[in-house]
Amino acid sequence: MRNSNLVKPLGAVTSLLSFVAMLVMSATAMAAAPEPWQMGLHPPAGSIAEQANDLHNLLLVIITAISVFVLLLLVYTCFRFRESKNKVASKTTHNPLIEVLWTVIPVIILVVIAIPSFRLLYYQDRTDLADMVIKVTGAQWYWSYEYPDEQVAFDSYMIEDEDLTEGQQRLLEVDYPLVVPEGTRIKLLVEGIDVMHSFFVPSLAVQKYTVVGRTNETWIDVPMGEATYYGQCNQICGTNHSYMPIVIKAVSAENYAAWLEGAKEEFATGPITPSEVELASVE
Ligand SMILES: [Cu+2]
Repeated sequence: MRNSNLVKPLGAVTSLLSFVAMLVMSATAMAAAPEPWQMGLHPPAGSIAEQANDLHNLLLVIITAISVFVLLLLVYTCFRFRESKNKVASKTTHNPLIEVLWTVIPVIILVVIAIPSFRLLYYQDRTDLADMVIKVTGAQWYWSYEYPDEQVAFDSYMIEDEDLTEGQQRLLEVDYPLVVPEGTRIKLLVEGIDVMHSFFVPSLAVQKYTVVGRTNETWIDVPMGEATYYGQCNQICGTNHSYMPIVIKAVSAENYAAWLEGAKEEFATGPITPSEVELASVE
């Protein structure tokens, strides 16, 4: 009787907590941006970020267990072998059993870490199932986005402090965000135009260096649901390095079509010229 009385309020508290957590998660999923005093990672969006988050959680458990074990061992050793109780120190130098254990156990731990780690590494490296391609170019100090199949390209600059409107985030908003349809796999071709930059959007778990004269490839798995994902260049690329944020806006298929229609008028690049095709085929 006493137990069931206890369980009821506990159950209510747990469901209240999970409801609050759900609200927080849904609020942050709408705009995946860093927050003051944030402790954890951004809420993961899409299959890559979910796997990266799972790996992070696994590693957190392993490193915490190792740290606690080493700490306890140290405390025990300090206490057990303190000078007052050990006037004559032990001369032991070898213990085959312990030596085998402290070699084999770390190997097993590393294998346990390596399996999901390599799986994720190869998964996020590239995809053959991309729905569309976007070319991302890093420049001092802005980003250029090109939709080769739509013949659309534009630059994306940070909005200065004095031009921010109500609710906009300082150092994170841009004039023209990268607009993508929700629920798509997008292949990103990433390149630098002057120095090395890095295309980094934590909530989508994408980070790729943009190197001059070399096209790197990666992909993002944009989940369903309209959301805004914020990122920044995270390669120290020059004096205005911190002023080249990335904004990816995931919108519904209809909104994307409407945006594309406008973009085709405003940012039309025209068809690719034959010389560019030749260059591309040489690569
Ligand atoms: Cu940069």
